Amino acid sequence: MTLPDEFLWGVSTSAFQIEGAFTEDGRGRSVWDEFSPVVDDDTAEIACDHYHRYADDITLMKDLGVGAYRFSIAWPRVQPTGKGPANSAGLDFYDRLVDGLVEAGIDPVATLYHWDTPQVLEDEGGWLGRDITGRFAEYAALVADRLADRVKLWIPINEPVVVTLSGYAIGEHAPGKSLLFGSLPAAHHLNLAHGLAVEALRANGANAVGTANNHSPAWPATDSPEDRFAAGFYDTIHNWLFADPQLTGAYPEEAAPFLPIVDGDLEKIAAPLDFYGVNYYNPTRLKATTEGEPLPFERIDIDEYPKTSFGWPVVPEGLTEMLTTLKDRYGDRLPPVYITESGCSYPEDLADQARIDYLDSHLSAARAAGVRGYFVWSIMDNFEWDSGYSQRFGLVHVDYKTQERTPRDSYRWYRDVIAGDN
Ligand code: GBH
Repeated sequence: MTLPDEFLWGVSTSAFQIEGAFTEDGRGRSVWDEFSPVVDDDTAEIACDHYHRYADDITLMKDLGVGAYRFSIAWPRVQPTGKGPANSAGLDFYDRLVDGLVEAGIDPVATLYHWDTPQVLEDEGGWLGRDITGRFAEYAALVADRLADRVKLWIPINEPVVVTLSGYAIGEHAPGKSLLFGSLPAAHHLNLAHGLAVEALRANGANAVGTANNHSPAWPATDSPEDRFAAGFYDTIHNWLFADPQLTGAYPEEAAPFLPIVDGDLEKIAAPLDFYGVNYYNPTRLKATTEGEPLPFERIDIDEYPKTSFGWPVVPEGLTEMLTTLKDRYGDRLPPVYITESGCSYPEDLADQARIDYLDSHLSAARAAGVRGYFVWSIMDNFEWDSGYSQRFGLVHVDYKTQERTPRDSYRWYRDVIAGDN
């Protein structure tokens, strides 16, 4: 394997959030296609129409000067029902995208799963069942077979913690299940699918394989033992339930009894990684709940920092803290780190000094901690899951009526930072 030598300047997106073209070239349905608790009845049916405009979007990235583009592949395009032979028309799209990137001098960084589970597999139990893990490995092999000669970095699964918590524990995301502790089998199956996909990718010629795990420092609301317990509990679930088995082959002790582990699983989950991808947005403050409440923690606002449009606190020191904690916890077992997502939502304006400040401070924190690259979320405004089009994360503004793209001040700022580094 080879990681690029130079600091990797990148931008990130995901398939469902930008592509549109729900029915084109044989795409199957995904769990997000019909998920209802989305604001304003927004749907991603067109989104940024990237499926048709990818060439223009590559030009935007080329002019920005990034060395890498992190995108995701839609499983329902490659296997419309989540199983069986590849739908070659679906793979053709990614083939064209990857060729266009290579031609523009941009390293393709491919995520295999950014939350768009084929609906057929969800109907059969989704991540709660074990069957999907083998399916995922087959899908990984099909994609690698087609793209491994050009993709530089591979990421099997984006933020498994968000799938588990938002999708299966509290139901804010598709598939909208509110199973609380009953969601934990999904965590184990996501881990197993990650490990099996690492192996399948390598067996099919992948260059370098890593992660994109969400991390958030867990801050207790007060020093009381109750609040510290709540924060510790959240820390275990949010930060260590995926990283620990992936990097050390062992689950946090408290979690293991809830997980449907079969002999041999942990060895597979701990398949060696070439890099460790961290998605960071903000820290989380936790307080204890009273007995009888469904969860042993409650997330509360962090008010002493500025906030993004989403209300998320802007805390670059949180990124420093997180990267330090990862180094302390894993030592030599921590592979080289990339920040695979970092960004913020602000109002529609093209003059977005707040975004520049956010990115500048987080980039400095990341570089000071010795990371190997930084991917801004996102190159352009896109479909923000349960918040629809109401949150704009882009360096580039998108007019959803005309699909016109207009670079913001932050785009020009990032371009100059990259140019100044080369
Ligand atoms: C990522 O997830 C996703 O990978 C990406 O698709 C998405 O568009 C992007 O971030 C922006 O949302 O309520 O203050 O406690 C982000 C995961 C989990 C980060 C919830 C913020 C809540 C903040 N998010 N977390 S707070």
